[in-house]
Amino acid sequence: MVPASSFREDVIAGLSLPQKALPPKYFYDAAGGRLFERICRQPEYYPTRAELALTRRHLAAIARFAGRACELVEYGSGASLKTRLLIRALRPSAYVPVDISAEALAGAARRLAREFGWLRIFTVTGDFSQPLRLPMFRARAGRRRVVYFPGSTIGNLTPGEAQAFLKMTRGQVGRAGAMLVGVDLKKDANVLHAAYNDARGVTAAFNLNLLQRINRELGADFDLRRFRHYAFYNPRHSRIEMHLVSPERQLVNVGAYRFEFASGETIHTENSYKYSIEEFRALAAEAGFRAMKLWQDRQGLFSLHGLVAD
Ligand code: AVI
Repeated sequence: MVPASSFREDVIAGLSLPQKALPPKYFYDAAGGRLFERICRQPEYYPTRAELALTRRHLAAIARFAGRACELVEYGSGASLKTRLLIRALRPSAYVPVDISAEALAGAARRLAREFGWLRIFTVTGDFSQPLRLPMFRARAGRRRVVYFPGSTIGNLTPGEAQAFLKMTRGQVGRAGAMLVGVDLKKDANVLHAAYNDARGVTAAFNLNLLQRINRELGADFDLRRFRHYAFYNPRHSRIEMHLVSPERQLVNVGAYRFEFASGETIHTENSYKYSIEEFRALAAEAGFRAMKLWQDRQGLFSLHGLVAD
């Protein structure tokens, strides 16, 4: 669980901004995690299926890229099918999942230990949007550290934050290291719009769950019936923006703080940046990575970049 004090501080600070905003990392309480898994199964939400298909199709080449007995670091709890596919194909010497939720990490590590009895697992609890230290790794006998960052989670960072994150990763992998990163691609705005406005309303429930979490954990009184999910593609910034709109004027209390919402005012809850291959490569190059491999589907939905330290 995220320490309550930082959650409270972030919420108060975010709701005090002229454009109210909340950090997307707080979507993922237990209910939010389950809703996100449901999003990934919605027919309109293509990234999960596209990335899984790419990983399956190119598994042997991905394993060659990672190299023999690498140390595999994953940003994310490592609960996914993609992770298990990779572990089976790569046979890493160690697996290091890094996640903000200690519970999610412990659960995933237990399941992986059952499935892969031979695998050494070292969990690291931490927020990858902040500088983070990993356990020491000594690259020897041609083995390298490979950071795996799937799911286009990098798209939830601003390009500036993404670059800082890539720089931190470059420092962590060392001179011989590498990175495998899943990046969602720019495409028809209608396809993007549908992916973040699924017909069953699962993304809407995911977005609104953030208010529910604030009510539960911080004693706030958001009335969920008086907020609406709103997601659209902003072409100027090449990003999907998710907001929660207040259709009417209202007051909300969060502990001792009171916030006023004008009619139509929004809380900006998430950005999901979309890149072209060249744009992402330029970002990686600035951070000290050279593009070595690229896997993408024919429809140009999703990309998986194999980067090496430059
Ligand atoms: C986790 N992340 C890459 C998802 C995305 O597509 O930006 C989160 C998400 N938000 C709404 N739907 C999915």
